[in-house]
Amino acid sequence: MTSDTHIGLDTAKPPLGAAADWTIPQNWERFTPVDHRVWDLLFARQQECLKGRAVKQFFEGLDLLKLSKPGIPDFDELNERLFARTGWTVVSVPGLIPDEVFFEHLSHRRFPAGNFIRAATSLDYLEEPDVFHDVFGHVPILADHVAADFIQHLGALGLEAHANGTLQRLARLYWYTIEFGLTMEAGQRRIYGAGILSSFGESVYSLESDVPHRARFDINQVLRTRYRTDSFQPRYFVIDSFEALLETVSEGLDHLYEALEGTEDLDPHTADEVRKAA
Ligand code: HBI
Ligand code: FE
Repeated sequence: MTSDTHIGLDTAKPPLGAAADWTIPQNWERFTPVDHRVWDLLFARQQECLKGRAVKQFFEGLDLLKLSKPGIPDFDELNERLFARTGWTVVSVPGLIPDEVFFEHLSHRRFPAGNFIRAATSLDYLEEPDVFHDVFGHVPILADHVAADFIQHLGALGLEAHANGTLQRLARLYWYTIEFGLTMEAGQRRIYGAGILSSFGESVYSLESDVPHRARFDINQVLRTRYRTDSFQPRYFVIDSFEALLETVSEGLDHLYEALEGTEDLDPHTADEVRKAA
């Protein structure tokens, strides 16, 4: 059954030790040599695997932010470079945070990043976004001015959607771009979504497998298409560029939400309408 799964923690309270906005100190010195080794292993594997697969702004961001330095990045050091570049900072959180809190951070150019890293025994599976998914997957493109503007705008749109009950649609836009987006680059498909960039298996599958559909990005289709959180994506949407993507949301989405009122959701496997359970 394909269904959207929101985090839906809205009623939860911040855990002990976390601030009202769910941020906690990173305490970077707390990480063990094994934690740093896991980061280095994942980093080396993805850096190799993403050659010829990731969008160029990803590699530019790795360089600009000096993320190839061994070990888990110390957010204080990382933020000096990132803030100077696009005004973004990374804030440390204990795991998934409520939708509204998450989008509130994005709308103020703060990216919430896990303050833990997966175990060496499960390099390829994790329940919640860890520091490798968030910092290796999401942060490099925050150094690109256009992508940085888009993600902040998505934060503002997320807050609006949360207030007017259209968050399920906005979450799809987030999912099919920032998490699992593909883009064209010099006539070739390239990866820019963090969920793919941080995943060895999906980096190959998303571009080379003949299983998934790869549709040209169309904002109405995206807002209608459900997504899976428990498997590689059955469908990817391919943008022409970050500029084109930013353009699609520059007028806000309210007019699109209205036009989509009453339309059925689409199944990501078939793009067919999902008949609501009778
Ligand atoms: N919390 N830490 C964290 N990371 C996320 O990516 C995240 C979240 N909470 C809500 C959320 N994402 C969703 O709203 C989006 O994936 C749509
Ligand atoms: Fe993510």
